[in-house]
Amino acid sequence: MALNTVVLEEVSLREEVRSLLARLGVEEMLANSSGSVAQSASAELQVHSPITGEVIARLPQPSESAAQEAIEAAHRAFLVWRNVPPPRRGELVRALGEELRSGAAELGRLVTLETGKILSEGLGEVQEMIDICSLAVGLSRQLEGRTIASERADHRMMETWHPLGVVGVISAFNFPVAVWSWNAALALVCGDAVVWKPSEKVPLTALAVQALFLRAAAKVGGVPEGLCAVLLGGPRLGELLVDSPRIALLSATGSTAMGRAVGPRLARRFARALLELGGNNAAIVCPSADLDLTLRAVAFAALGTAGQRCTTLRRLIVQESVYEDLISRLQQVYRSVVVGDPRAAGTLVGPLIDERSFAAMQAALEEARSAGATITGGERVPVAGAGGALRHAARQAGYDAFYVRPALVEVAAQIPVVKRETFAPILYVLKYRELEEAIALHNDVSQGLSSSIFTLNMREAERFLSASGSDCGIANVNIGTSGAEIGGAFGGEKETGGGRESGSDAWKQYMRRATNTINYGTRLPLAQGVSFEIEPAEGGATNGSPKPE
Ligand code: UN1
Repeated sequence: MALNTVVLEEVSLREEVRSLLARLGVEEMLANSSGSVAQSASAELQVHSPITGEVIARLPQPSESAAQEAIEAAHRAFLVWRNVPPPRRGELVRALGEELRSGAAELGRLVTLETGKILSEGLGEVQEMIDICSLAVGLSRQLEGRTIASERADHRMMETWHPLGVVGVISAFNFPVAVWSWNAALALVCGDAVVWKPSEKVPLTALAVQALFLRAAAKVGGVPEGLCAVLLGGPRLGELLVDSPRIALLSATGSTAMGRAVGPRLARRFARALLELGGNNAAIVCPSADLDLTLRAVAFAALGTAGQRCTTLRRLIVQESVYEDLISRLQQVYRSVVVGDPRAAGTLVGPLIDERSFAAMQAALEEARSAGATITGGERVPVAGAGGALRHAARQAGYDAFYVRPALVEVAAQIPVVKRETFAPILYVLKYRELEEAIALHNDVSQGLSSSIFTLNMREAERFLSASGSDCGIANVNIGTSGAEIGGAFGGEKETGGGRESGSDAWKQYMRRATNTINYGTRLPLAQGVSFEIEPAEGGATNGSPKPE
């Protein structure tokens, strides 16, 4: 396989997309009704595949009033759904999981065509959706509150968790469907409705998921119309979710810049915010590390999804005694890893999502180079082969495809570019002597999503996981920073936004908590021993507080 050119398959992406959408039930959904896809002919959304740059679909974008109506309909659906017993709500999510299982091959392929991630990762994303559905079905029979000791005789105190309202979901291009499912599967069993604004770069997978959801809803029956809606279009639709008093919780995944705009707006109206923002994930490699395992883990974490995961490994902090060995092996990997058509077996690195992403990568590399960094890779990889004709047609229309060789960048210190998240396959490498120094470097960035240490030394591993170790929401030992399972809470600290999605007790954010105190006695003792005696009325009633002796 040629390493320095990308050979594209000559298959019409447009045709394949059309057939996948038909198989996933999208055409039928759009033909029958809007299917909770807010749309009107107000503007057209062009969808490009990063594989060739060509336009693979054109969709109508909803007007503001159509979007507002979808939010209102979701609210009406919530008023019904909140009274459905949670295990029955779980049946809907079980059916959704089944639809995802039967459509996995098609949906996974569509993820690849729309985002450019390799097929195995496209399928992995759908598996992540299936997994969260399984978790949520179990959860639907385990939503639990605690009973708390009351200080008053003949009283019981407890917590009840109630449905919250309409949950807004804003998701990014890189995980076009899994992020919705982490939110929606939990929100649905928690009794909430969901309105989703996917990235305008990847609306087709969202449409497909909506079709699968509607199929699941039709199969289980009794699902109020409008319970899950999707708004396809630009940032204005996201703003509607942010500002709508109907949206009780907004879960937003994207850049820190987006979070900075969204967070204060939500705070202004006291809405709940679940923010999943930028990461600048690092791994520390210690002298005792198993270097074969480390190499594989670093390669997946740094190169997977072409460096476009929020969990992508961006900084590698290596102890000086193993530095030369590891870095020379990594350089070989960077020089030889197959960059190419994400549909082809053997490709590990597909295209970047678009030209902006390519430009941001080049600007970061330029900044590092002028600060004295040593760079392996980073250059654009030209496209050839039969599919080149398709790309040529796309270029005629003003669009292009952007394949790059991933970049390994050795830096002497954590210069400003290293502290920023550039959403591209750039791995900065730093050297350290003492573990304390490595941990200090590790934490000296404003983001706090995911982290790893590679060591066989128990003291080093435990130090890294301790209160004075990694300051991230995810801290791993001997595995990379990306590829988290859905069973754990997912999210990070500092400028990553503090939100937690997916497993563990993340479900609590999708519900409201009520503290209930029940008096099953005949007296009315007041908390904190407060005495508040009123004159006995006719019949001799008093407040019943225990009287001091
Ligand atoms: C993201 O990039 O927004 O841990 C999510 C991972 C995936 C999720 C990534 N399970 O890499």
